[in-house]
Amino acid sequence: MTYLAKPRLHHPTLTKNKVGYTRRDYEGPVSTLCAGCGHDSISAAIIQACWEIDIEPHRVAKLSGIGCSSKAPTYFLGASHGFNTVHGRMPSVLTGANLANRELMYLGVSGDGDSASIGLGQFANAMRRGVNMAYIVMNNGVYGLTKGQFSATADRGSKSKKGAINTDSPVDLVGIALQLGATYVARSFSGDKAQLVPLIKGALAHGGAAFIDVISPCVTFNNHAGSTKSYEYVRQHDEAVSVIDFVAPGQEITTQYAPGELVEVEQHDGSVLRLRKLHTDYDPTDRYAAMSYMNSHAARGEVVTGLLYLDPLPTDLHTSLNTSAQPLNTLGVQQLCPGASVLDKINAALR
Ligand SMILES: Cc1ncc(C[n+]2csc(CCOP(=O)(O)OP(=O)(O)O)c2C)c(N)n1
Ligand code: SF4
Ligand SMILES: [Mg+2]
Repeated sequence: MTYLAKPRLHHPTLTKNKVGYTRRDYEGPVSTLCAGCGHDSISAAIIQACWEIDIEPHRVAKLSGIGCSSKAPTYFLGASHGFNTVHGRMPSVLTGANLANRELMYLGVSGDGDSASIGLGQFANAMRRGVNMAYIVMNNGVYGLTKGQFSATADRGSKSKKGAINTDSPVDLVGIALQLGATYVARSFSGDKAQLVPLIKGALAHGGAAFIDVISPCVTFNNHAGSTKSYEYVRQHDEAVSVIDFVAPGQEITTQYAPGELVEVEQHDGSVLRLRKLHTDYDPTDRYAAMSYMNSHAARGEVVTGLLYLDPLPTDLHTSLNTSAQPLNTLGVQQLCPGASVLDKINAALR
């Protein structure tokens, strides 16, 4: 019933968050994706996360590429800034927008084709540069929009809907993000909202390059026996490293965990990520241990999920480039053309 518009009126008793918005204010129009598509569950998790952490919708810029996944931002945060870019080019457009205005929160949404096939170079360079953003890949192992060809994240040996076997090695976006210096790296599953919502909240509050790879089954082209991105396969092979809880700055910490099982990490904005360890040997602050843990479990066909790596005090591209703290479109003539003496000084510094 996607032709039916959502009613604009809200029920007066809907609960409002601290900045005065109801959950409905974070929604978009009715989704046109296939019923049961994992991408819609991720959209719902983004809506929930943004409402719960009291983000004003107009302070968010959502950018995407091309694909069913890249269409998804239409269906959430209808009052935010949005830019649907060219296939695989979201990271460079996001980087440019981010450098021009650091006052917005940047949410990059992409697909496995968009980020691991055509956009792999763009993805890698955004991670390497430490762009301050939450980058979410809705990973279904296929090009859903163009009718189910294997994407670069499809596992070797996995079977297409028509029975073809994939003979190529997969690109592991989590492994690349870890290797190239992303400071917040997670993997989740569209069917696990309890895990995904706090991961998105933590990524939005992070202040550096935050990446979440979300396995998001394509019910139309990649949800059959023999696929490693189906609901059934992920449910059977999901290995969570921890149970995560996001505590906003100033909020009382009430949950109790047994000593030795809990890691608390405070981020730069004062928010706290509480990780109840399921695997007591797992250290989420050790990048190299995380890589080796991921690789050994992937070799056994397991899908490791949760917050895999976190640097609580990241630096970002603005710090590296010493950019203007003020959005460029608010600079006046005096700041943009400070005169010949300033230009002479710059030229002298380059001699
Ligand atoms: C430059 C360019 N090349 C190819 C295409 C065709 N195309 C559109 S979407 C897509 C793949 C989308 O796959 P993915 O990013 O995984 O998104 P999904 O639909 O699976 O969510 C391709 C190849 C295009 N639109 N532009
Ligand atoms: S084709 Fe697949 S990815 Fe695209 S909307 Fe349908 S289920 Fe989702
Ligand atoms: Mg895809």
